[in-house]
Amino acid sequence: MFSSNDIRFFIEKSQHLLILCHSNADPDALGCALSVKHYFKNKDISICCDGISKQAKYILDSLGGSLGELEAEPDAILVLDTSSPSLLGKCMALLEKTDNLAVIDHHTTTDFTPKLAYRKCATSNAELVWEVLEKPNDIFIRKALLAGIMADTGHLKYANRQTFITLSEMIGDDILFEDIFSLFRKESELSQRIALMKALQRMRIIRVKDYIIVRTSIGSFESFIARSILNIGADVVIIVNEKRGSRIVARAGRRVANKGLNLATIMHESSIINNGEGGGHPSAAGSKGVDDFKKAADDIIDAIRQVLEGD
Ligand SMILES: [Mn+2]
Repeated sequence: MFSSNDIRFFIEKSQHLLILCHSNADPDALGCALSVKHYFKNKDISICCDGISKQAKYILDSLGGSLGELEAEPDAILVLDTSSPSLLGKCMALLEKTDNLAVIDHHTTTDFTPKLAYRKCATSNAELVWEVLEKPNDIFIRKALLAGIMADTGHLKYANRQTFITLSEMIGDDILFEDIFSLFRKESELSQRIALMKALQRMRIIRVKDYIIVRTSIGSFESFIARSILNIGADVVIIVNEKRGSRIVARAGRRVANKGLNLATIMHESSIINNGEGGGHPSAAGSKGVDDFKKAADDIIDAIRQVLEGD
């Protein structure tokens, strides 16, 4: 087991550090990456991710950060908020550059075998980076990490006691909490609302006892759509991305989470059987690269059904 200090020393020792985040980087991943880069301002650091989510892009612009470019080949790689190499997308190839690798990750499962890892269950990766950087006073870093926490906790809906302890440390006397909300776009765009309507049209409803499992497919905005379907009363939502057919997203509501349904384990196991990779959190998980996404989705629903039937 490594400590947050070990990771900080690892970063300090590096001359040219490459930071990698999962593809379609979200505010948590990006907030963490920007914070590390900003903290070690005088170091040659660059951030690489295979795409960046709209929300994260908006936060990047609001904060005025940049991803940067390395002046030389990296002598160390730091992977943030990513539980498996394949989730790095196109950036996975960059892992070849050096085996001097460290990971900071808050996911339940991991497929990385790095030299160093700081792993801990927390509501966001931002909370781990906050410890690694020794709770810096810098306002840019605190805002970037607060954005990460807000995003990963569904605007604090899934926050726990520890999240609030960390939040109260980060907010200080100089940040208005409402300013953090304004880092997030409120109105959903037309394209997002149309995607939601399509996903609702394609819904298949599976009832297990008094639980409702919903299965649907869509080509984008899976997290937003999953959240919306949970909000209107589903207990579990499984979304297959029809454009990138092998991506599956699963989300569960409070009722089934309390019953002990663990989507991270289910997605991990079903993706192994179907030659893909998967994992995540107990109530929010995903998988990628399965041979046959229809069969994989069937397997996932069967596994969920077994848990919900068995009491
Ligand atoms: Mn995260």
